[in-house]
Amino acid sequence: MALLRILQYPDERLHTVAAKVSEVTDEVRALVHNMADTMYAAPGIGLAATQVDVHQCVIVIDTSNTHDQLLVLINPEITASSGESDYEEGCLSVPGIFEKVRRAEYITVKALNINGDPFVLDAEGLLAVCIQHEMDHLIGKVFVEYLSRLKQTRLRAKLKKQQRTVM
Ligand code: K1U
Ligand code: ZN
Repeated sequence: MALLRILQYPDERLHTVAAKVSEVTDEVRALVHNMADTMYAAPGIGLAATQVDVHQCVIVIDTSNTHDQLLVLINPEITASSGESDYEEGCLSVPGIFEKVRRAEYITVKALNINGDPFVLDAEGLLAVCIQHEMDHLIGKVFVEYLSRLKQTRLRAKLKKQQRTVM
């Protein structure tokens, strides 16, 4: 089991746009396994490769209570979306901060699985929220960037204070 270091906001590397995976190789599969170990250990319900400083379109998610329903999305693309939902989101790169974000309620996503085979998934509820949150990481966007300027300024001050007390 290999645990990867998760970048902490406001690390500039979280704003990197990930490249598409050209082929699902053993190296990509090793990354997926290490990302899953890191997500379960954190603990979290999702993780994007961007968060572990690997800038490729790879996501792992497990929103089950049993932690045995790993979903791997490589090169994900949302092909349809509808509705709106507000959900209080968290992020392993922004510890201790939970804020409501408005996103699509229903999405259809196409992606490659760990074998490099394409699949299509209809998602709603927490799974749809989590997929959209993780896909934002792949384009260099962190959920706090949906908040007002004032809230973002307050949050940066809070995080600085938190980081000072940890050091
Ligand atoms: O950092 C991340 O991208 C992972 C993030 C995913 C997420 C959570 C909530 C809404 C949208 C996206 C997390 O996993 S934060 C931790 C968390 O939510 C959680 C941790 C343990 C048990 C249950 C939830
Ligand atoms: Zn996140």
